[in-house]
Amino acid sequence: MLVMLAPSAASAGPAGCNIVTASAKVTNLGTLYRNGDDIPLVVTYRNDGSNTCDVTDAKIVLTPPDRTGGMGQPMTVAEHLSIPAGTPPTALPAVHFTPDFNVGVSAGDVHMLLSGTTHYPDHDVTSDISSGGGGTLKITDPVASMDVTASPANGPAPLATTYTYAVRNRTAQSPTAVAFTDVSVKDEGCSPVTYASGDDGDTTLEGTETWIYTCAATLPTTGVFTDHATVTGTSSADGRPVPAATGSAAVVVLGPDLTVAESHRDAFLQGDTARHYTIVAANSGTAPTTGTVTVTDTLPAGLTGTAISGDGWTCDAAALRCTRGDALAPGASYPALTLTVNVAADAPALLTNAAAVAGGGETRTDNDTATDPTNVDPARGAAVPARGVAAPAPAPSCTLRAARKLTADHRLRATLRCTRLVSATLTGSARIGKRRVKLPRRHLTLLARHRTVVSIRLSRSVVRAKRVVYLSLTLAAADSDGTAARSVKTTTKLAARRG
Ligand SMILES: [Ca+2]
Ligand SMILES: [Ca+2]
Repeated sequence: MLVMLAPSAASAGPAGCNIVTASAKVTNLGTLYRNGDDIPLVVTYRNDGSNTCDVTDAKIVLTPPDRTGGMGQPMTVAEHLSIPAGTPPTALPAVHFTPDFNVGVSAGDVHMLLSGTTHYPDHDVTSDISSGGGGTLKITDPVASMDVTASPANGPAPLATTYTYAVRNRTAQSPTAVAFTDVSVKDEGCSPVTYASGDDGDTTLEGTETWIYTCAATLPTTGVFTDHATVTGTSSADGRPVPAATGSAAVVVLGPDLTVAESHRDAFLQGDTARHYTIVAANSGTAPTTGTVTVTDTLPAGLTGTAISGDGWTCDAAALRCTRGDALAPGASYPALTLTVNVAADAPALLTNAAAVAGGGETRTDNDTATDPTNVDPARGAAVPARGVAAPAPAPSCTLRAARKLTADHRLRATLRCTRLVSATLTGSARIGKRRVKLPRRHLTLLARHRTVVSIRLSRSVVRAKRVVYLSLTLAAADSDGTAARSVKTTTKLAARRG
């Protein structure tokens, strides 16, 4: 205890006072609290005993319990307080405290200390005046638990299973026994949940009991299913709800489960032909497929299907549908299907192709479709709307075809057709028998952006000498910047006219 003596000249207590009776206490600790409660602690002080002296510069410090129930951090409730003789019980503004006791700790003392300067008639004393008065803060910590099991926990679809819920009251039963009333179990994956056994007949869940509830469910589709159950109740200790306890059990429903994926690697341009999609059907389930599996593609407006095929599949190109009957192991995929399409000249900039899978004995059908968003670029040479960095243009593709007969004036006509050719530099050569002939530039006429007609006149001697001419024609076409060249070659057997 800190005691300081001071000269009495500062002030003097009431005549005849010879004692100090000032005190402080917490007035609202009678309630049973819980960890986490916001408790407004109300401190009341007084100094109204017989013959008491004035107190000035008083300080009131409250020390709540820590997690172990021992002394925690002091809180100063008031300072520089005057408590003259005759002061009746006077409440200070509440100070807030939230208990956070360790598991198993149910009470802790609140310590109070009032100090100040007492003014006796002939001298002052500065000291601790009163301690204690804090009382004991008590909590109740109701704990429920629930274990959930499913039986059977796995099997083929549809699977009938029964969930069992074991509910217990795990509240520390000392110093006071705590029971639960209004116990209720709910399961978001199963209804109704029904009480089965465990109570001694008083409809309250004591610490010694285990209550059993059950619920029957039929799981129709394959997959892993986890129910989520919750138990609630009311604590007899304080009439407040018991913190909800949860539990769950996983059930594996076995069976095949077909899924499908669709993708494309080709670039798509308006007016393109022979663009490709890849469709892969897989078994994402837990058992082999049984029976026929069907894959169907649904094209958006702007695409026209021309072919669909894949190893082991039987396909209907008109319907864009393929089937097969061999079993597919879980985790495995069938050989990919290749779908060939043409792109309309007015196809929109974004198309979405879709594929679906069905059959195979599966029960889960919410994952049977796949979509493949596809960007369609304008045809080369068309006005391209600006949209940031341009992607590299695909290389041109060319075919070369020669007529099977010479014209009356011994000319051969051959046609070169190219796609994605912006402008071309053409070079070419012909081989007639063993003789190589460089094609004069005038024979290489770019008639249109994508079509060239090559005209070669054979000499009269060649025609006279041979009834049949094997003519090999090679043409190289390059974009104007020379970076994307294609060389094509054709060999034509010509029946030359004599004359
Ligand atoms: Ca009972
Ligand atoms: Ca499926």
